[in-house]
Amino acid sequence: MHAKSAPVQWAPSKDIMMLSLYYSPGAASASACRFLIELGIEHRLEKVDTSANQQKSPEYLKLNPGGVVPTLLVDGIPMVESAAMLMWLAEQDAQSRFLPGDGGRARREYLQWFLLLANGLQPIFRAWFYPHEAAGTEVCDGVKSNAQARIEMMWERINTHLEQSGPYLCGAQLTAVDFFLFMLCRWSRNMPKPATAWPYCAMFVASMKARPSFRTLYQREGLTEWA
Ligand SMILES: N[C@@H](CCC(=O)N[C@@H](CS)C(=O)NCC(=O)O)C(=O)O
Repeated sequence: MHAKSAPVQWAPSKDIMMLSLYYSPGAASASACRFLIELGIEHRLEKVDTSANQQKSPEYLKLNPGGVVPTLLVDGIPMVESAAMLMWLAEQDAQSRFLPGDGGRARREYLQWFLLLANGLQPIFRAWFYPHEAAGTEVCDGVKSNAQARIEMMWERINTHLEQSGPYLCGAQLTAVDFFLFMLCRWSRNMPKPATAWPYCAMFVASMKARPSFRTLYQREGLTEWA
């Protein structure tokens, strides 16, 4: 007699996951927010009032012990780090539209740029926007001018790469990492020399702004600057 086979487990399909993004307008959440729009994945938005320091409230710290935005709740389970969210969301897309597909050179470059931007550029923006964190308020000016110089060096590097291998970071294909780069470009808008001072970065920004998801993001987050 054959053993009774186990009942087939019901596995929720990707498109009925419950996603909630905790965000603050224009913050590190903006890349995930826009990418969700671009992918057409249903989600809820939960606004975190950073001016009232809600990101440091005991309730929020349970979701994100670092006390920063964004947090993505996936079926109630928190995920932190915006770059990781983009990487994961790109994998959820049934058509893999924003993922270099072949596991070859383009995929290597994709991973390389994600890590370089998230490890190498985003933290310098942290120093620019929160200069007191490095060594107190006395040295803010020095921290900021150092951050500015290092950010500008990265724009130079990215500009050269886009000129030689663009128009996107992985060449002709627009991928998830471009949404992360776009967010960082936006953060430079009020700096003495924003990303758009470099011509290939400016072309990249213009083409990213031309996508409908840009307007939708602005509407949802109530953003106006740099439109
Ligand atoms: N690496 C993190 C950085 C998150 C981050 O620093 N978020 C900022 C806003 S862009 C924040 O929440 N700042 C408020 C605070 O630090 O209290 C990510 O990308 O998710």
